[in-house]
Amino acid sequence: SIITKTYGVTPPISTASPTEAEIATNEKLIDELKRQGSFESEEESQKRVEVLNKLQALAEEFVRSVSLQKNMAEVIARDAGGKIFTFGSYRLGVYSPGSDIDTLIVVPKHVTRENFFDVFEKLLRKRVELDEIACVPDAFVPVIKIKFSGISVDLLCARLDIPQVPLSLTLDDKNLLRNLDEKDLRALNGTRVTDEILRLVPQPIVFKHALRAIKLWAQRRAIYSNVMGFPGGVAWAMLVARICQLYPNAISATIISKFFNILTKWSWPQPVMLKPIEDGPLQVRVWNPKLYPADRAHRMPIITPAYPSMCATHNISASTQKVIMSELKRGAALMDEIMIGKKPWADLFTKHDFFHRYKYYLAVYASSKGTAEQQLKWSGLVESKLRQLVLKLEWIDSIELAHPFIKEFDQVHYCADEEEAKRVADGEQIATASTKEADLMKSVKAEENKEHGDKTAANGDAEKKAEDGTTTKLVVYTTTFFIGLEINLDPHHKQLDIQWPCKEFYEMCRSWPEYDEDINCICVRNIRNFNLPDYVFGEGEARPVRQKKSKRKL
Ligand code: 3AT
Ligand code: MN
Ligand code: MN
Repeated sequence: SIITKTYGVTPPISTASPTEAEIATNEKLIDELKRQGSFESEEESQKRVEVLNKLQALAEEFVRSVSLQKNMAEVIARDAGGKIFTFGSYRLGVYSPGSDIDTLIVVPKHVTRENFFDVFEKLLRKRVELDEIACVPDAFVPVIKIKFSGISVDLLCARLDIPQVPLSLTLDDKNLLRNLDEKDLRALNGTRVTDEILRLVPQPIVFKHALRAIKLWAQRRAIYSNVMGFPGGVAWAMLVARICQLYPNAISATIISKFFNILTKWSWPQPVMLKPIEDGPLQVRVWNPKLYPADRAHRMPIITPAYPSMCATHNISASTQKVIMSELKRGAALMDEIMIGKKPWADLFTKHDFFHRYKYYLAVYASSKGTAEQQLKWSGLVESKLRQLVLKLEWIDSIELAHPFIKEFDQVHYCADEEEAKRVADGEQIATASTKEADLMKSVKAEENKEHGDKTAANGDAEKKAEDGTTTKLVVYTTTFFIGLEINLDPHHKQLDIQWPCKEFYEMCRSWPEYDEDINCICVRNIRNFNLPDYVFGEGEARPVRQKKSKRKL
Protein backbone atom coordinates (compact mmCIF):
# COMPACT_ATOMS: atom_id res chain seq x y z
CA SER A 1 0.00 0.00 0.00
CA ILE A 2 1.10 3.53 -0.79
CA ILE A 3 2.43 5.67 2.05
CA THR A 4 1.00 9.18 1.93
CA LYS A 5 1.65 10.27 5.49
CA THR A 6 3.99 13.20 6.09
CA TYR A 7 7.20 12.15 7.84
CA GLY A 8 9.25 15.09 9.00
CA VAL A 9 8.89 18.81 8.63
CA THR A 10 7.53 19.05 5.05
CA PRO A 11 5.18 16.90 2.94
CA PRO A 12 6.73 14.31 0.61
CA ILE A 13 8.18 15.47 -2.73
CA SER A 14 6.86 12.33 -4.43
CA THR A 15 4.83 9.35 -3.25
CA ALA A 16 5.56 7.38 -6.44
CA SER A 17 6.17 3.64 -6.18
CA PRO A 18 9.30 2.17 -7.76
CA THR A 19 9.35 1.42 -11.50
CA GLU A 20 10.52 -1.91 -12.99
CA ALA A 21 13.79 -0.23 -13.98
CA GLU A 22 14.36 1.10 -10.47
CA ILE A 23 13.70 -2.32 -8.97
CA ALA A 24 16.28 -3.85 -11.33
CA THR A 25 18.85 -1.13 -10.47
CA ASN A 26 18.16 -1.72 -6.79
CA GLU A 27 18.90 -5.44 -7.15
CA LYS A 28 22.23 -4.55 -8.74
CA LEU A 29 22.94 -2.28 -5.78
CA ILE A 30 22.35 -5.08 -3.27
CA ASP A 31 24.60 -7.39 -5.34
CA GLU A 32 27.35 -4.77 -5.35
CA LEU A 33 27.05 -4.22 -1.58
CA LYS A 34 27.39 -8.00 -1.10
CA ARG A 35 30.38 -8.09 -3.44
CA GLN A 36 31.98 -5.29 -1.40
CA GLY A 37 31.62 -7.33 1.80
CA SER A 38 29.09 -5.00 3.41
CA PHE A 39 26.83 -7.75 4.76
CA GLU A 40 27.68 -10.26 7.44
CA SER A 41 26.71 -13.94 7.20
CA GLU A 42 23.58 -15.23 8.91
CA GLU A 43 25.65 -17.26 11.42
CA GLU A 44 27.75 -14.26 12.37
CA SER A 45 24.64 -12.17 12.96
CA GLN A 46 23.18 -14.99 15.06
CA LYS A 47 26.34 -14.87 17.18
CA ARG A 48 25.72 -11.18 17.87
CA VAL A 49 22.20 -11.98 19.06
CA GLU A 50 23.60 -14.61 21.44
CA VAL A 51 26.17 -12.17 22.79
CA LEU A 52 23.43 -9.60 23.42
CA ASN A 53 21.27 -12.19 25.19
CA LYS A 54 24.16 -13.05 27.47
CA LEU A 55 24.84 -9.38 28.16
CA GLN A 56 21.15 -8.86 29.02
CA ALA A 57 21.36 -11.70 31.54
CA LEU A 58 24.61 -10.26 32.93
CA ALA A 59 23.01 -6.81 33.27
CA GLU A 60 20.17 -8.31 35.32
CA GLU A 61 22.65 -10.23 37.47
CA PHE A 62 24.59 -6.99 37.96
CA VAL A 63 21.54 -5.01 39.12
CA ARG A 64 20.36 -7.85 41.34
CA SER A 65 23.72 -8.26 43.01
CA VAL A 66 24.13 -4.52 43.69
CA SER A 67 20.55 -4.44 45.04
CA LEU A 68 21.33 -7.29 47.44
CA GLN A 69 24.53 -5.54 48.53
CA LYS A 70 22.32 -2.59 49.43
CA ASN A 71 20.22 -4.82 51.67
CA MET A 72 17.19 -5.14 49.45
CA ALA A 73 15.05 -8.24 49.73
CA GLU A 74 15.58 -10.94 47.10
CA VAL A 75 12.26 -10.32 45.27
CA ILE A 76 12.79 -6.57 45.20
CA ALA A 77 16.35 -7.07 44.03
CA ARG A 78 15.14 -9.22 41.15
CA ASP A 79 12.40 -6.76 40.19
CA ALA A 80 14.96 -3.95 40.03
CA GLY A 81 15.57 -5.24 36.50
CA GLY A 82 18.22 -3.75 34.20
CA LYS A 83 18.02 -3.55 30.42
CA ILE A 84 20.37 -3.61 27.46
CA PHE A 85 19.83 -1.21 24.54
CA THR A 86 21.92 -0.87 21.40
CA PHE A 87 22.85 2.10 19.23
CA GLY A 88 25.43 2.78 16.50
CA SER A 89 25.62 0.72 13.31
CA TYR A 90 24.21 -2.41 14.94
CA ARG A 91 21.00 -0.68 15.98
CA LEU A 92 20.68 1.06 12.62
CA GLY A 93 21.06 -2.29 10.88
CA VAL A 94 24.07 -1.20 8.83
CA TYR A 95 26.83 -3.18 10.53
CA SER A 96 29.54 -5.02 8.60
CA PRO A 97 31.71 -8.04 9.51
CA GLY A 98 34.22 -5.96 11.55
CA SER A 99 31.69 -3.73 13.34
CA ASP A 100 31.39 -3.56 17.09
CA ILE A 101 28.10 -3.62 19.00
CA ASP A 102 27.43 -0.35 20.77
CA THR A 103 25.53 -1.19 23.92
CA LEU A 104 23.91 0.78 26.71
CA ILE A 105 23.04 -0.77 30.05
CA VAL A 106 20.22 1.08 31.78
CA VAL A 107 20.03 0.64 35.55
CA PRO A 108 17.71 1.86 38.33
CA LYS A 109 18.69 4.72 40.63
CA HIS A 110 20.28 2.69 43.41
CA VAL A 111 22.91 1.29 41.01
CA THR A 112 25.79 3.69 40.36
CA ARG A 113 28.39 4.14 37.66
CA GLU A 114 31.01 3.15 40.26
CA ASN A 115 29.14 -0.17 40.61
CA PHE A 116 29.32 -0.55 36.83
CA PHE A 117 33.12 -0.20 36.82
CA ASP A 118 33.45 -2.51 39.80
CA VAL A 119 30.67 -5.10 40.14
CA PHE A 120 29.79 -5.38 36.45
CA GLU A 121 33.45 -5.46 35.43
CA LYS A 122 34.06 -8.37 37.80
CA LEU A 123 31.06 -10.24 36.40
CA LEU A 124 32.49 -9.80 32.91
CA ARG A 125 35.94 -10.99 33.93
CA LYS A 126 34.46 -14.23 35.24
CA ARG A 127 33.11 -15.14 31.81
CA VAL A 128 35.06 -17.56 29.63
CA GLU A 129 33.71 -15.74 26.55
CA LEU A 130 35.69 -12.62 27.53
CA ASP A 131 38.72 -12.21 25.23
CA GLU A 132 39.72 -8.63 26.06
CA ILE A 133 38.60 -5.86 28.39
CA ALA A 134 39.54 -2.19 28.77
CA CYS A 135 37.78 0.14 31.21
CA VAL A 136 37.74 3.89 30.54
CA PRO A 137 35.83 5.39 33.51
CA ASP A 138 37.27 8.90 33.10
CA ALA A 139 36.31 9.40 29.45
CA PHE A 140 33.83 12.07 28.29
CA VAL A 141 31.51 9.11 27.82
CA PRO A 142 32.69 6.46 30.32
CA VAL A 143 32.90 3.07 28.63
CA ILE A 144 33.95 -0.56 29.10
CA LYS A 145 35.35 -1.93 25.84
CA ILE A 146 35.34 -5.69 25.55
CA LYS A 147 35.79 -8.46 23.08
CA PHE A 148 33.25 -11.15 23.89
CA SER A 149 33.03 -14.39 21.89
CA GLY A 150 35.24 -12.68 19.31
CA ILE A 151 32.92 -9.67 18.91
CA SER A 152 33.92 -6.14 19.97
CA VAL A 153 31.39 -4.52 22.28
CA ASP A 154 31.32 -0.98 23.68
CA LEU A 155 29.39 -0.92 26.94
CA LEU A 156 27.96 2.31 28.33
CA CYS A 157 25.94 2.61 31.52
CA ALA A 158 23.12 5.03 32.34
CA ARG A 159 21.35 5.30 35.66
CA LEU A 160 17.75 6.54 35.64
CA ASP A 161 15.90 8.16 38.51
CA ILE A 162 13.44 5.24 38.77
CA PRO A 163 13.44 2.28 41.20
CA GLN A 164 12.94 -0.42 38.54
CA VAL A 165 14.08 -0.89 34.94
CA PRO A 166 11.73 -3.48 33.42
CA LEU A 167 12.30 -5.13 30.00
CA SER A 168 9.33 -3.18 28.67
CA LEU A 169 11.04 0.17 29.28
CA THR A 170 11.64 2.44 26.29
CA LEU A 171 13.74 5.60 26.36
CA ASP A 172 11.56 7.93 24.30
CA ASP A 173 9.97 9.75 27.27
CA LYS A 174 12.06 12.88 27.84
CA ASN A 175 10.91 13.03 31.45
CA LEU A 176 13.23 10.07 32.06
CA LEU A 177 16.05 12.58 31.66
CA ARG A 178 15.12 14.44 34.83
CA ASN A 179 17.65 14.47 37.69
CA LEU A 180 20.41 12.77 35.68
CA ASP A 181 24.04 13.83 35.57
CA GLU A 182 25.79 14.86 32.34
CA LYS A 183 27.46 11.51 31.82
CA ASP A 184 24.19 9.61 32.10
CA LEU A 185 22.58 12.05 29.66
CA ARG A 186 25.40 11.53 27.17
CA ALA A 187 25.23 7.76 27.54
CA LEU A 188 21.46 7.79 26.84
CA ASN A 189 21.75 10.14 23.88
CA GLY A 190 23.10 7.58 21.36
CA THR A 191 20.20 5.18 21.85
CA ARG A 192 17.57 7.91 22.00
CA VAL A 193 18.80 9.40 18.72
CA THR A 194 19.03 6.11 16.78
CA ASP A 195 15.65 4.93 18.07
CA GLU A 196 14.11 8.21 16.99
CA ILE A 197 15.72 8.09 13.52
CA LEU A 198 14.26 4.63 12.96
CA ARG A 199 10.82 5.81 14.09
CA LEU A 200 10.98 8.72 11.66
CA VAL A 201 11.68 6.80 8.43
CA PRO A 202 8.77 5.38 6.41
CA GLN A 203 10.40 2.05 5.41
CA PRO A 204 13.29 0.94 7.66
CA ILE A 205 14.62 -1.67 5.17
CA VAL A 206 14.83 0.89 2.37
CA PHE A 207 16.60 3.27 4.74
CA LYS A 208 19.10 0.63 5.92
CA HIS A 209 20.20 -0.46 2.45
CA ALA A 210 20.49 3.12 1.25
CA LEU A 211 22.51 4.03 4.35
CA ARG A 212 24.84 1.06 3.81
CA ALA A 213 25.59 2.39 0.34
CA ILE A 214 26.09 5.99 1.53
CA LYS A 215 28.37 4.87 4.38
CA LEU A 216 30.48 2.79 2.00
CA TRP A 217 30.66 5.68 -0.46
CA ALA A 218 31.61 8.21 2.26
CA GLN A 219 34.30 5.90 3.66
CA ARG A 220 35.80 5.18 0.24
CA ARG A 221 35.79 8.87 -0.65
CA ALA A 222 37.41 9.69 2.74
CA ILE A 223 34.65 12.04 3.92
CA TYR A 224 33.47 10.00 6.92
CA SER A 225 34.92 11.26 10.19
CA ASN A 226 33.41 13.53 12.78
CA VAL A 227 36.76 14.38 14.47
CA MET A 228 38.32 15.46 11.18
CA GLY A 229 35.44 17.75 10.25
CA PHE A 230 33.29 15.50 8.08
CA PRO A 231 29.91 13.95 8.88
CA GLY A 232 30.13 10.83 11.09
CA GLY A 233 27.85 7.80 11.13
CA VAL A 234 24.90 9.50 12.84
CA ALA A 235 25.00 12.53 10.53
CA TRP A 236 25.07 10.40 7.36
CA ALA A 237 22.19 8.37 8.79
CA MET A 238 20.10 11.50 9.36
CA LEU A 239 20.76 12.74 5.82
CA VAL A 240 19.61 9.44 4.32
CA ALA A 241 16.60 9.38 6.68
CA ARG A 242 15.54 12.85 5.50
CA ILE A 243 15.58 11.72 1.86
CA CYS A 244 13.52 8.65 2.82
CA GLN A 245 10.94 10.98 4.38
CA LEU A 246 10.71 12.98 1.14
CA TYR A 247 10.21 9.84 -1.00
CA PRO A 248 8.25 7.52 1.31
CA ASN A 249 7.54 4.80 -1.28
CA ALA A 250 10.85 4.84 -3.12
CA ILE A 251 13.34 1.96 -3.17
CA SER A 252 16.97 2.31 -1.91
CA ALA A 253 18.52 2.95 -5.35
CA THR A 254 16.14 5.86 -5.93
CA ILE A 255 16.80 7.20 -2.44
CA ILE A 256 20.55 7.26 -3.21
CA SER A 257 19.99 9.06 -6.47
CA LYS A 258 17.73 11.65 -4.79
CA PHE A 259 20.23 11.94 -1.92
CA PHE A 260 22.91 13.32 -4.25
CA ASN A 261 20.47 15.32 -6.27
CA ILE A 262 18.88 17.09 -3.31
CA LEU A 263 22.00 17.57 -1.19
CA THR A 264 24.00 19.17 -4.02
CA LYS A 265 21.21 21.75 -4.31
CA TRP A 266 20.53 22.20 -0.60
CA SER A 267 20.73 25.84 0.53
CA TRP A 268 23.17 25.44 3.39
CA PRO A 269 23.28 26.58 6.17
CA GLN A 270 19.58 25.75 6.19
CA PRO A 271 19.48 22.86 8.66
CA VAL A 272 18.53 19.28 7.82
CA MET A 273 16.15 17.96 10.46
CA LEU A 274 13.86 14.99 10.79
CA LYS A 275 11.22 16.67 12.93
CA PRO A 276 10.58 20.05 14.59
CA ILE A 277 12.99 20.84 17.41
CA GLU A 278 11.36 20.09 20.77
CA ASP A 279 11.59 21.85 24.07
CA GLY A 280 12.03 19.82 27.24
CA PRO A 281 12.32 19.63 31.00
CA LEU A 282 16.07 20.22 31.38
CA GLN A 283 18.29 23.25 31.83
CA VAL A 284 20.30 22.28 28.76
CA ARG A 285 21.07 23.98 25.49
CA VAL A 286 19.04 22.95 22.47
CA TRP A 287 20.36 23.89 19.01
CA ASN A 288 19.06 27.36 18.21
CA PRO A 289 20.82 29.63 15.69
CA LYS A 290 18.50 32.53 16.57
CA LEU A 291 19.71 32.45 20.15
CA TYR A 292 23.32 31.23 19.94
CA PRO A 293 25.97 32.76 17.64
CA ALA A 294 27.96 29.51 17.81
CA ASP A 295 25.03 27.63 16.28
CA ARG A 296 24.73 30.30 13.59
CA ALA A 297 28.30 29.47 12.54
CA HIS A 298 27.42 25.87 11.60
CA ARG A 299 27.92 25.52 7.85
CA MET A 300 25.98 22.34 7.15
CA PRO A 301 23.81 21.79 10.24
CA ILE A 302 22.28 18.34 10.62
CA ILE A 303 20.15 18.26 13.77
CA THR A 304 19.58 15.21 15.97
CA PRO A 305 15.87 14.44 16.46
CA ALA A 306 15.81 13.44 20.16
CA TYR A 307 15.55 16.07 22.89
CA PRO A 308 17.91 17.85 23.57
CA SER A 309 18.53 18.39 19.85
CA MET A 310 22.12 19.08 18.86
CA CYS A 311 24.04 19.75 15.68
CA ALA A 312 25.87 16.57 14.66
CA THR A 313 28.08 18.43 12.18
CA HIS A 314 29.46 21.39 14.16
CA ASN A 315 32.96 20.25 13.16
CA ILE A 316 32.55 21.02 9.45
CA SER A 317 34.89 23.82 8.27
CA ALA A 318 35.00 25.88 5.06
CA SER A 319 37.51 23.41 3.60
CA THR A 320 35.76 20.19 4.55
CA GLN A 321 32.47 21.67 3.32
CA LYS A 322 34.09 22.29 -0.09
CA VAL A 323 35.39 18.72 -0.16
CA ILE A 324 32.00 17.27 0.84
CA MET A 325 30.17 19.36 -1.76
CA SER A 326 32.54 18.32 -4.52
CA GLU A 327 32.07 14.65 -3.58
CA LEU A 328 28.29 15.11 -3.58
CA LYS A 329 28.55 16.60 -7.10
CA ARG A 330 30.65 13.68 -8.25
CA GLY A 331 28.05 11.32 -6.76
CA ALA A 332 25.17 13.15 -8.44
CA ALA A 333 26.82 12.93 -11.86
CA LEU A 334 27.58 9.23 -11.43
CA MET A 335 24.08 8.44 -10.18
CA ASP A 336 22.53 9.96 -13.30
CA GLU A 337 24.39 7.31 -15.29
CA ILE A 338 24.00 4.47 -12.80
CA MET A 339 20.21 4.90 -12.74
CA ILE A 340 19.97 4.49 -16.51
CA GLY A 341 22.36 1.53 -16.52
CA LYS A 342 25.20 3.36 -18.26
CA LYS A 343 27.62 2.85 -15.37
CA PRO A 344 27.94 0.18 -12.68
CA TRP A 345 27.39 0.83 -8.96
CA ALA A 346 31.04 -0.06 -8.38
CA ASP A 347 32.01 3.32 -9.88
CA LEU A 348 30.30 5.12 -7.01
CA PHE A 349 32.51 3.30 -4.51
CA THR A 350 35.92 3.93 -6.12
CA LYS A 351 38.70 4.82 -3.69
CA HIS A 352 39.51 8.50 -3.05
CA ASP A 353 42.51 10.19 -4.72
CA PHE A 354 43.62 12.27 -1.73
CA PHE A 355 47.34 11.55 -2.12
CA HIS A 356 47.24 12.37 -5.83
CA ARG A 357 45.13 15.47 -5.62
CA TYR A 358 47.49 18.09 -4.22
CA LYS A 359 51.03 19.31 -4.92
CA TYR A 360 51.61 20.32 -1.31
CA TYR A 361 50.82 18.48 1.90
CA LEU A 362 51.40 19.07 5.56
CA ALA A 363 52.42 16.08 7.63
CA VAL A 364 51.62 16.35 11.32
CA TYR A 365 53.78 14.04 13.42
CA ALA A 366 52.68 13.11 16.93
CA SER A 367 55.25 10.89 18.58
CA SER A 368 56.11 9.39 21.92
CA LYS A 369 59.35 8.09 23.28
CA GLY A 370 57.48 5.90 25.75
CA THR A 371 54.85 3.23 25.76
CA ALA A 372 52.22 2.37 23.18
CA GLU A 373 49.57 3.39 25.67
CA GLN A 374 51.14 6.84 26.08
CA GLN A 375 51.21 7.19 22.30
CA LEU A 376 47.55 6.20 22.00
CA LYS A 377 46.58 9.02 24.37
CA TRP A 378 48.94 11.56 22.83
CA SER A 379 47.96 10.85 19.23
CA GLY A 380 44.29 10.99 20.28
CA LEU A 381 44.87 14.41 21.81
CA VAL A 382 46.68 15.66 18.71
CA GLU A 383 43.93 14.25 16.48
CA SER A 384 41.30 16.11 18.48
CA LYS A 385 43.18 19.41 17.95
CA LEU A 386 43.86 18.92 14.25
CA ARG A 387 40.64 20.67 13.25
CA GLN A 388 41.88 23.79 15.01
CA LEU A 389 45.00 23.72 12.84
CA VAL A 390 42.83 23.41 9.74
CA LEU A 391 40.72 26.39 10.85
CA LYS A 392 43.87 28.49 11.36
CA LEU A 393 45.32 27.45 7.99
CA GLU A 394 42.08 28.54 6.35
CA TRP A 395 42.76 32.03 7.68
CA ILE A 396 45.92 32.36 5.58
CA ASP A 397 45.19 34.23 2.35
CA SER A 398 47.25 32.08 0.04
CA ILE A 399 45.67 28.83 1.30
CA GLU A 400 42.53 28.15 -0.70
CA LEU A 401 41.84 24.80 0.91
CA ALA A 402 43.22 22.81 3.87
CA HIS A 403 41.94 19.28 3.45
CA PRO A 404 42.55 16.87 6.37
CA PHE A 405 42.79 13.17 5.56
CA ILE A 406 40.45 11.07 7.71
CA LYS A 407 42.91 8.36 8.75
CA GLU A 408 46.19 8.51 10.58
CA PHE A 409 49.23 6.31 9.96
CA ASP A 410 50.91 4.56 12.90
CA GLN A 411 54.50 3.38 12.96
CA VAL A 412 57.01 2.06 15.47
CA HIS A 413 60.66 2.97 15.01
CA TYR A 414 63.53 1.18 16.68
CA CYS A 415 66.26 3.77 16.89
CA ALA A 416 69.98 3.26 17.54
CA ASP A 417 70.45 6.31 19.75
CA GLU A 418 68.89 9.49 21.14
CA GLU A 419 70.00 11.43 18.09
CA GLU A 420 68.13 9.13 15.73
CA ALA A 421 65.10 9.03 18.03
CA LYS A 422 64.93 12.81 17.91
CA ARG A 423 65.12 12.90 14.13
CA VAL A 424 62.36 10.30 13.85
CA ALA A 425 60.14 12.27 16.21
CA ASP A 426 60.76 15.37 14.07
CA GLY A 427 59.33 13.52 11.10
CA GLU A 428 62.50 12.64 9.25
CA GLN A 429 62.22 9.40 7.40
CA ILE A 430 65.24 7.40 8.50
CA ALA A 431 66.06 4.83 5.87
CA THR A 432 68.19 2.70 8.18
CA ALA A 433 65.71 2.48 11.03
CA SER A 434 63.53 -0.58 10.98
CA THR A 435 59.97 0.65 10.90
CA LYS A 436 56.87 -1.42 10.91
CA GLU A 437 53.14 -0.87 11.08
CA ALA A 438 52.11 -0.39 14.65
CA ASP A 439 49.10 -2.03 16.18
CA LEU A 440 48.79 0.31 19.12
CA MET A 441 45.74 -1.32 20.61
CA LYS A 442 47.46 -4.68 20.65
CA SER A 443 50.43 -3.26 22.51
CA VAL A 444 48.14 -1.57 24.99
CA LYS A 445 46.39 -4.88 25.58
CA ALA A 446 49.73 -6.42 26.48
CA GLU A 447 50.37 -3.60 28.94
CA GLU A 448 47.03 -4.20 30.62
CA ASN A 449 47.66 -7.90 30.87
CA LYS A 450 50.94 -7.15 32.56
CA GLU A 451 49.12 -5.07 35.13
CA HIS A 452 46.73 -7.89 35.77
CA GLY A 453 49.56 -10.27 36.42
CA ASP A 454 49.33 -12.22 33.18
CA LYS A 455 52.48 -13.68 31.77
CA THR A 456 52.02 -12.01 28.38
CA ALA A 457 55.25 -10.40 27.29
CA ALA A 458 55.15 -6.69 27.99
CA ASN A 459 55.32 -4.67 24.84
CA GLY A 460 55.95 -1.00 24.26
CA ASP A 461 58.59 -0.10 26.80
CA ALA A 462 60.80 2.77 25.76
CA GLU A 463 63.87 0.57 25.89
CA LYS A 464 63.17 -2.64 24.12
CA LYS A 465 65.03 -5.35 22.33
CA ALA A 466 64.88 -4.82 18.60
CA GLU A 467 63.17 -7.40 16.44
CA ASP A 468 66.47 -9.16 15.72
CA GLY A 469 66.99 -9.53 19.46
CA THR A 470 70.63 -8.46 19.43
CA THR A 471 70.84 -4.80 20.40
CA THR A 472 68.80 -2.72 22.78
CA LYS A 473 67.22 0.09 20.82
CA LEU A 474 65.11 3.13 21.57
CA VAL A 475 61.48 2.79 20.60
CA VAL A 476 59.68 5.78 19.13
CA TYR A 477 56.01 5.60 18.21
CA THR A 478 54.83 7.99 15.53
CA THR A 479 51.36 8.80 14.29
CA THR A 480 51.19 10.90 11.14
CA PHE A 481 48.23 12.95 9.94
CA PHE A 482 48.09 14.55 6.50
CA ILE A 483 46.53 17.79 5.33
CA GLY A 484 46.34 18.50 1.59
CA LEU A 485 46.86 22.16 0.63
CA GLU A 486 45.55 24.07 -2.33
CA ILE A 487 47.77 27.11 -2.57
CA ASN A 488 47.37 30.30 -4.51
CA LEU A 489 50.56 32.26 -3.96
CA ASP A 490 50.42 35.95 -4.58
CA PRO A 491 53.23 36.72 -7.08
CA HIS A 492 54.81 39.30 -4.76
CA HIS A 493 55.19 37.07 -1.73
CA LYS A 494 56.18 33.70 -3.04
CA GLN A 495 56.76 32.15 0.36
CA LEU A 496 54.03 30.25 2.10
CA ASP A 497 54.29 31.14 5.77
CA ILE A 498 52.50 28.77 8.10
CA GLN A 499 54.54 29.56 11.20
CA TRP A 500 51.69 31.24 13.04
CA PRO A 501 49.08 28.44 12.71
CA CYS A 502 51.70 25.84 13.59
CA LYS A 503 52.91 27.72 16.62
CA GLU A 504 49.37 28.12 17.91
CA PHE A 505 48.68 24.44 17.21
CA TYR A 506 51.83 23.31 19.06
CA GLU A 507 50.84 25.41 22.06
CA MET A 508 47.35 23.96 22.03
CA CYS A 509 48.70 20.40 21.99
CA ARG A 510 51.37 21.09 24.59
CA SER A 511 48.90 22.61 27.02
CA TRP A 512 47.50 19.09 27.53
CA PRO A 513 47.73 18.43 31.30
CA GLU A 514 49.55 15.13 30.74
CA TYR A 515 52.05 16.60 28.26
CA ASP A 516 55.64 15.60 29.05
CA GLU A 517 58.35 17.14 26.87
CA ASP A 518 60.68 14.20 27.50
CA ILE A 519 58.09 11.82 26.05
CA ASN A 520 55.72 13.64 23.69
CA CYS A 521 56.69 15.40 20.50
CA ILE A 522 54.59 17.31 17.98
CA CYS A 523 55.77 18.73 14.67
CA VAL A 524 54.38 19.86 11.33
CA ARG A 525 56.30 19.59 8.06
CA ASN A 526 55.74 20.57 4.46
CA ILE A 527 55.86 17.71 2.00
CA ARG A 528 55.78 17.85 -1.80
CA ASN A 529 53.54 15.20 -3.36
CA PHE A 530 56.49 13.24 -4.80
CA ASN A 531 58.03 13.00 -1.33
CA LEU A 532 54.99 11.41 0.32
CA PRO A 533 55.97 8.22 2.20
CA ASP A 534 55.23 4.86 0.57
CA TYR A 535 52.87 3.80 3.35
CA VAL A 536 50.14 6.22 2.29
CA PHE A 537 49.75 4.41 -1.02
CA GLY A 538 47.99 1.12 -1.53
CA GLU A 539 49.70 -1.92 -2.98
CA GLY A 540 50.28 -1.47 -6.69
CA GLU A 541 49.08 2.14 -6.56
CA ALA A 542 51.08 4.51 -8.76
CA ARG A 543 52.63 7.39 -6.84
CA PRO A 544 53.15 11.02 -7.81
CA VAL A 545 56.52 11.57 -9.48
CA ARG A 546 58.70 14.63 -9.60
CA GLN A 547 58.05 16.69 -12.73
CA LYS A 548 61.06 16.98 -15.06
CA LYS A 549 63.16 19.99 -14.09
CA SER A 550 62.16 22.98 -16.16
CA LYS A 551 64.04 26.26 -16.52
CA ARG A 552 61.18 28.11 -14.82
CA LYS A 553 61.80 29.13 -11.25
CA LEU A 554 59.31 27.61 -8.83
P1 3AT B 1 30.91 0.75 13.11
O1 3AT B 1 30.08 -0.18 12.29
O2 3AT B 1 30.97 0.36 14.57
O3 3AT B 1 32.23 1.01 12.52
P2 3AT B 1 29.32 2.96 14.15
O4 3AT B 1 28.48 3.97 13.44
O5 3AT B 1 28.62 2.04 15.08
O6 3AT B 1 30.13 2.17 13.02
P3 3AT B 1 31.03 3.65 16.39
O7 3AT B 1 30.87 2.31 17.00
O8 3AT B 1 32.41 4.22 16.34
O9 3AT B 1 30.46 3.74 14.90
O10 3AT B 1 30.16 4.72 17.15
C1 3AT B 1 28.83 4.50 17.49
C2 3AT B 1 28.25 5.73 18.15
O11 3AT B 1 28.94 6.00 19.36
C3 3AT B 1 28.40 6.99 17.32
C4 3AT B 1 28.47 8.06 18.34
O12 3AT B 1 27.17 8.44 18.72
C5 3AT B 1 29.10 7.38 19.52
N1 3AT B 1 30.53 7.67 19.60
C6 3AT B 1 31.53 7.07 18.94
N2 3AT B 1 32.72 7.56 19.26
C7 3AT B 1 32.47 8.49 20.18
C8 3AT B 1 33.29 9.37 20.94
N3 3AT B 1 34.61 9.40 20.82
N4 3AT B 1 32.68 10.19 21.81
C9 3AT B 1 31.34 10.20 21.93
N5 3AT B 1 30.55 9.40 21.26
C10 3AT B 1 31.07 8.58 20.39
MN1 MN C 1 29.69 0.71 16.29
MN1 MN D 1 31.61 1.76 19.10
